[in-house]
Amino acid sequence: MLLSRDAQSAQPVAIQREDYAPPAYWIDTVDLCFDLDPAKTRVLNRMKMRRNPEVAAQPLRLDGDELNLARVLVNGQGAAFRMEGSQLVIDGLPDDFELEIFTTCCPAKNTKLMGLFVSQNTFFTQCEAEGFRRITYFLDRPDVMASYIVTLRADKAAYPVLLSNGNLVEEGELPEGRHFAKWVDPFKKPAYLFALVAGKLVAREQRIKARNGREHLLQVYVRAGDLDKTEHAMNSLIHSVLWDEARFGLPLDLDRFMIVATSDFNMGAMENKGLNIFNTKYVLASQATATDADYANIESVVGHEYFHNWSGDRVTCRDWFQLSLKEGLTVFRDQEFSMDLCAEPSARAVKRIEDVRVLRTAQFPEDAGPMAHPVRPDSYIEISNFYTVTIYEKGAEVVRMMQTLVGREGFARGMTLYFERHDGQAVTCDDFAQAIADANPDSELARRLPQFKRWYSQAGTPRLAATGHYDAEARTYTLAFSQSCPPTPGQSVKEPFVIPVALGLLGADGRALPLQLEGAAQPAGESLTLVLHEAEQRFTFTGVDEAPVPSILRGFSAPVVLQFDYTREQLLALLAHDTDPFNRWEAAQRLALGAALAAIGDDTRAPDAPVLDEALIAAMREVLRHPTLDAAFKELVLSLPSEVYIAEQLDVVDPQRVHRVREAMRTQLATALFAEWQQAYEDNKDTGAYRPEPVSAGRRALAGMALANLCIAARESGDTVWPGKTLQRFKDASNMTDRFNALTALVVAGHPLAAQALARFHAMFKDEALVIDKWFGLQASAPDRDGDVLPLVKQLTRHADFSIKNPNRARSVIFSYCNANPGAFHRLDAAGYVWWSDRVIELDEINPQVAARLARALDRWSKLAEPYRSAAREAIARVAARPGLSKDTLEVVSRALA
Ligand code: 0A1
Ligand code: ZN
Repeated sequence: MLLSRDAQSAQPVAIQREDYAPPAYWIDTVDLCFDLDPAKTRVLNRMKMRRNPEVAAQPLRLDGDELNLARVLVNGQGAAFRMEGSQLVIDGLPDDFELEIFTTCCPAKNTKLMGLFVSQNTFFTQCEAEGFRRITYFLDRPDVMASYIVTLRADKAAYPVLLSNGNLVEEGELPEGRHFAKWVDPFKKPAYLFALVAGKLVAREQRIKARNGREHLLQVYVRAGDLDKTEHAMNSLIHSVLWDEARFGLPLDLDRFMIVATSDFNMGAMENKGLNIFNTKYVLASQATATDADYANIESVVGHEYFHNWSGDRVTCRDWFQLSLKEGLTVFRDQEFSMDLCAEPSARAVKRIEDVRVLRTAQFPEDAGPMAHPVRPDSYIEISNFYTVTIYEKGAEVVRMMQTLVGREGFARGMTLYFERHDGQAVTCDDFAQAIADANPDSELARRLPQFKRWYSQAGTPRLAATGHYDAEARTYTLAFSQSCPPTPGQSVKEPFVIPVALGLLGADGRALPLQLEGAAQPAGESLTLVLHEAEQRFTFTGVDEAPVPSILRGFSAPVVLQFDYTREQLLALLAHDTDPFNRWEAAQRLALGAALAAIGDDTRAPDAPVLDEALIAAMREVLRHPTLDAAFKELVLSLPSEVYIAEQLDVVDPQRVHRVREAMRTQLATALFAEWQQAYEDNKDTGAYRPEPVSAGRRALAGMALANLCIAARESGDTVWPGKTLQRFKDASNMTDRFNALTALVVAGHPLAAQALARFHAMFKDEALVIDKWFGLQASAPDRDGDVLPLVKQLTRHADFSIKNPNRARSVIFSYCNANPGAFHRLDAAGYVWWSDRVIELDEINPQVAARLARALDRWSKLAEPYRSAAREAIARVAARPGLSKDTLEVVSRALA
């Protein structure tokens, strides 16, 4: 078993949450001096340290990784030290002392992109979670918070801009064309929030006055040619500052707040105090190069990182098991931010549906697979592997349920108490939940806090089975609920969760029925929230004049799988009438999913037999034609459940069968609604001067969907008009959304015109890395026809623009194929799996974090039907057997095989 705790063996050791102990030493101040050189950067680290009197005396153990150690001084004197593995150990230290450590490292060779690295002749750092130890020896753990003074020295011509956290207090010239800058961070911070940047950069600047009157300088740093693509990021930052003050009373606490973009980055962005470092993908946008989705992502990632300034930086995590304390909360905050920025209520609902879709297509499978872990994990081998959709998205759902249980105002009060209590501290998920409950002592959350916290400790997606019974004589309707949660690795038995269930009842004509819960003093209006906490519970509504259609789990009020035996008529009624947009959308998803599952399960089905019945097609037609529903919502309703989501509902998955059935559904919708697609296209194709906001973005999305369907229908009918029009739209488009949608329509339909459009697209945007990523990604995720995608993907990796070392590019080709193209990846000849294992192994030597993410593409192998299952297992075993594998990848593949 790889989760051995044997420190002597070569096997990686699992870190246990229960083993947490406070640090034996504190670091009060850190004075860092960098002589930046790509080949050999010198780092002088002077720390004022003291023993933690609350912990038994023990040697000092500092973390290090790939450092060259030159000198260690204690109070100015050479000191005896020893190395234990990668740790530097010093015995016999006094209670207070100054420790000086001089090391060098090689940023130019840092392909892991952790610690100090070079990207396009610019120095960047990435320290979360454990990258600071690649810069200097340190107590690299989040509960050690210190004050930082940082001096950067570098060649002035090559690195004119020198940035670090906090305030610039001094800068000047040095001999031999060098210069320096000295930065002081006014706030204590853990090492993972340290950052520096040095290079040739330019900044968009904006001075703003916050609501409280304080003035701030906001800066977005990019390479010289990219300045014209920073307006949206800057606007998003300004909105973020204003929103956090307005919604939660949390002001910007720095004079200067900087964002810097780099094209080489393992993740989306990083919240280093006052110096956020971003993947260019989440900063740069112009209407010519970025889609509506890119604009929306930039807004939420800029918001996310900014909101970390409080939820993460001012109050941080005690240990990495508490990661969701900052990430779940901050995702919740960025989701709320994006919703609050929507002018229309319908756009809020669209955002909620999109967020739930991510949760269900990515987090639910994770929670059912070998990497399933609680929102607060109990153990890990490599913490980088736990930056997961569970920690982030499910963590956000847990915070959202707290808000549901205490109300919006109560939640804001809880946030205020949390920041009052814990400002400047490194705390736990328990501390957060306690603060929200304490600020709302009369709430259901406070009443059931220990049980509610099972959401932090128990992994797996709860199943909530419900049945309804209408008693016409008594005029009552009874809903009986029973909850359960499947076993997950290391957790075979689960206790009941606290589950808030928002619901309403609809009459036959679609009217909302009044809700009078038996035993409740007053009727509840059209919607109410039941709080389930037992394995089985029933609720009776009185005064119900007709058999109702229940609309259960409105707004997706809890991250559970709701099992209710809806009839098709009930679902059609919900789709037509529910006032809750989430459940209205959900009804369509259930209908389409039901049709897909029936077709997949039908062994006698002819390959081109229809999947969707007339009633469902008519309902979809109704939605598409609807005079008042907005376009974004229509687009979501008309989107079929993904292959991944369909596969999750099956015990045994034949990916080719799933693929064929979904393609058949798509073709059916395209042809059956041909006239409506034409109309939808005509109605929505012109959105006027480009503005990246939800309403016109929704219209562009629907026009794009219409075009894709028209091209698919044309493929079936042999029509050449729509593909021709699509090519023309591709050529004439005035924004990337319309252009890329047209290109996608041709590629998805497999039309011969796609080739020339792709060639033209590449030529137009050859100098725009983020657009070239789209070009690669579209081809690698295109629907497979006779196994043609894998050879194409192999060819793409030989393209002059491909580099596996650049994470965005690697993702655009390799991940798009392995993760986002199941129909092409799962091949009968297993060639997709073999190629995957080669790429995991290749990437592992370059960048273990990215490799370990790719390694998860086969997480769900055990659900596959033969021969896929055995072939997938063999490919995973092949990776696992590779000598010298990083602990990142080893942890993932060992769990998969366990
Ligand atoms: N805290 C960041 C995510 C992040 C985590 C690890 C990284 O290392 C490569 C980078 C970024 C966030 O939530 O935005
Ligand atoms: Zn975050």
